[in-house]
Amino acid sequence: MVHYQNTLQARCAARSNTARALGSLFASLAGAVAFAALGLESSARAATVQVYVFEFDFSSSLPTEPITDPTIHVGDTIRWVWLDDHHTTTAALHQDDYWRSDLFDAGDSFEHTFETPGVFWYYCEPHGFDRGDGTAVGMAGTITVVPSPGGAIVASTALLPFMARRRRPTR
Ligand SMILES: [Cu+2]
Repeated sequence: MVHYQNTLQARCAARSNTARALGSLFASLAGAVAFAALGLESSARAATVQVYVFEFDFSSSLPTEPITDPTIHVGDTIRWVWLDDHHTTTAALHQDDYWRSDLFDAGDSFEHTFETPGVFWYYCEPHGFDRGDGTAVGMAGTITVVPSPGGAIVASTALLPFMARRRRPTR
């Protein structure tokens, strides 16, 4: 009997050790949740940057300003806005990303979200050319994509489904 109780106590002790271990696991997971929440916040701040299509060129500045090719972060979106007629935005082939709009006119727009860092060349099909080596000439431009400053934090959101599963039975 005493032996049985001791065994029970031992089991209880073992279980409370497990509980403590789980408790500290959950505490560290809670930290990860807070950390992940920061990541969600920063990815929610992903920007949309406009590039205007006009006068046989592409520019993130308006027509009265110097022509500018934008630099954005991974996860950001470029919205091309047509200010005059009969142009496309078409990515040069042989790059790590690709997009191709229809032939659009003034007032139209086209969006592409960039998920890969790099310098991406694109052109207008009627007024530019794919050089076949990942660059383009004529009516052409570049989008430079740099890693997101919150990249490492965003990656921790991969833990969220795991944490959702582990937390439910404790309630
Ligand atoms: Cu064009």
